[in-house]
Formats: sequence, structure tokens, C-alpha cells
Amino acid sequence: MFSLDLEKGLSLATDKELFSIIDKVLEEKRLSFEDGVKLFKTNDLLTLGLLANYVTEKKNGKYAYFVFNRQINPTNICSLDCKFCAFATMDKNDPKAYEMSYEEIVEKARYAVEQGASEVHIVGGLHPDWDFDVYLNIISILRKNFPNLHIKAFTAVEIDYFSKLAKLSYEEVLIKLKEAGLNSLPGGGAEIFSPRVRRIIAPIKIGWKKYLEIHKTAHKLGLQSTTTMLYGHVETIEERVDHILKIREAQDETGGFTCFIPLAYQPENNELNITDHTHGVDDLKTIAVSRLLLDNVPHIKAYWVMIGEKIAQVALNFGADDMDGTVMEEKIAHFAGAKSPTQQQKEKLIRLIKKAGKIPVERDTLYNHIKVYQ
Ligand code: V47
Repeated sequence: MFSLDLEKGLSLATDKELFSIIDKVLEEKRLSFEDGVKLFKTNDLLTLGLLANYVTEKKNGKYAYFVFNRQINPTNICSLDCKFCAFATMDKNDPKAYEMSYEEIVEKARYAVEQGASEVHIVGGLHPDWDFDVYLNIISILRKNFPNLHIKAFTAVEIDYFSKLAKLSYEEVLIKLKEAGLNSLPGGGAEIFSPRVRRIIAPIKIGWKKYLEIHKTAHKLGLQSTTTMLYGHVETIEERVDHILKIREAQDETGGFTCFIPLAYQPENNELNITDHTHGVDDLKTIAVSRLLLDNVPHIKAYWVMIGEKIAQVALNFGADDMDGTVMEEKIAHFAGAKSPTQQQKEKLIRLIKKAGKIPVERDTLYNHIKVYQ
């Protein structure tokens, strides 16, 4: 049951368009496409936040999660040409081009494990000279060295690339990776599902059908995954809502998504020529609306790297219950101008969560509790 404070707060709602949505949320009825659009368009930010926080606390209580993790990006040489991406380069001779050796990858993982990390999150470019075995070896070498480390690696875009390289089905690729030691898939590469937007921002990347097919195949093989949405560029509100609802539909089928992560577009050093950063109200709305529409996804992440620590902290009262983690070495957002730090101390995450009035929980990748900081 909702508390009196919630009732009192909701009685102050100023936007008439929200009244029927409030009733639906309190009656646990599923929201529609039209509801999603109205929620994005409202100026009644506090009612939106109150409602989203009500839903997140019903699902997760006062817990707000973080993970001790490290990102590793083995190469930024990539055969795709996504217009929003400042990280990758198609040119091997570009001064910013790099490729890591197996030893370097293992050393990065070793340092993370020694510091206390439970997860490595590995994504990178579609390297034109690497065959599937190179990517497979990355997983098996890490697994051999770190039997207990959770390896979350390779977006759906990479899985599709491996399937072409090795002439294997998605299922066969995922089985091989799982046998090598892969534990779960990250959610990158979703961007915005609308074909109109993809033609502008990522013309040769796989479309939404393949992205979701790969995740659903992974789920059926027992590999859980996260999922994302890149917002704040050329998409419309309707295209955001459509994206979120396609994820809800896929989740109805498999239940394998652990978390949804709205990724705020970072505008520097790329070909899109959009000079505006997303703004705080939009970041909070996007998190809150995602929480309200995705009634079947357990967690919503406020990714501090892309929205900054302060908005991420506030987002913990607007529907988010997760801050990602220590990260340790972030490149994708920082090549594109992110102003946040490239890593985070665990103590800082705990403090941000506590000061938001929530209970910090260090989790593993699959949201098992490692330590609760009461
Ligand atoms: O796939 C690329 C996006 C993603 C930009 O799964 C950009 O838990 C903003 O997916 N501005 C990689 N975003 C990051 C990602 C992620 C991050 C944290 C946690 C998880 C998870 C996943 O970043 C890419 C792309 O969608 N991206 N360029 C940019 N200029």
C-alpha cells in the first residue's frame, strides 16, 4: 500500500493529464504508449518523480545498488561508422587508434580484482583484422586467470559481428562464449530503435529486431543481460517511448533483462554536430518515465558517468535504484566530452546513496547482495 505522504504528494499534482496515469500506477495497471508520451511532456516533475519513486521502492525498498567493476575496451578500431561515437576509429593509423594485447587485458582485470572488483564489463570495436577466436580467447584467458570474476562482455552488435565472422548462428556464438566463461551481456548498441533515427546516427549498425533477437537468444541460454537507450540527440519523445515499449515486450517473452540504462548523449568530437548536452530535467524525466513504463524490468540505472554524479544521486528519488559502479577506466563517454570523473571510489558511491536517503548495497552483476551499508 502507498503511504499517506504519497497520497498527500499526489493530491498536489498540477497536470490534469497525469490524473488517470496516477490511478493506473496505483492500481498496478500497465501504462500505454500515450501515457508514456504524456509523462515525457509533463512539467509536473515532482509528481512524476514521486510516482516513479513509489514504484521503485515497491520493487526494491530503500535499496540503491552499485557494483565494484572495471570497464575494459580491448580496441577502438571499428568497422562501423556510427555518427555519435567519438571513441571508435575506422583508421588503424589514426593517432587515437589502439588495440590491447591479451596480457594487457589480463593485467587490467588483475588490478581490478586485487582492488576488490567482482565484475569486468568488456566492449569494444568491431576490429576488421580480429577473428572470432581473438574475442573468444579474451574470455577464456580471463576465465582461466580469474575463476570467480563475473565477465559481462560484448554487446549485441558484437555478437552479430562474430556470427558473420565465424558463420555461426547467434545461438552458436553465444554457446561458445558461454563455454569459454562469459556470464552475461551488457546492453550497449541499442541506441534508439527507430529506423528513421538509426539511418541518421548509425546507418550500418544492426537494427532493433536483431538487437532484441540476440538478447532473447542469450536469455534462453541462461545468460542475463542489461539493455540501454541512447537519448538526447535527434530522436523524438515518441521514438523514446516506442523504444522503451519494445524492450517491455521482449522482457514479457524472456524476463532476462536485469536492468534498463538510459544513456545521455555526449556531444563532443563526433559527426552529429549537436552542441547541446541533455539537461537535468530531461535526464530525470527519462529515468522516471522508464521506471513507470518498464513494469517488468527489476532495476533502472542512473549511470553517473553520463549524467554526472549529482543528477545520478537525485535520480535515486526519481525511479532509479542503481548507480552502476566504480568503472575504473571509462573511455566511450569521455572521448565524447563527458565531464564526470573516469572512475569512482566505492566510498563516494556509498556516500552519494546515503545522502539521497537510500540504503547502499554493493551488488554483484546479477543483483545478489554482497554487502548492505545500513
Ligand atoms: O553502445 C556511444 C553509447 C554505449 C556515445 O550494460 C554514447 O550495464 C553517449 O552501453 N554519448 C556503451 N553514449 C556504454 C554502455 C553501458 C554503459 C554502462 C553500463 C552498461 C550496462 C552499458 O554508449 C554504446 C553507445 O550506445 N555511446 N557514444 C556518446 N557520444
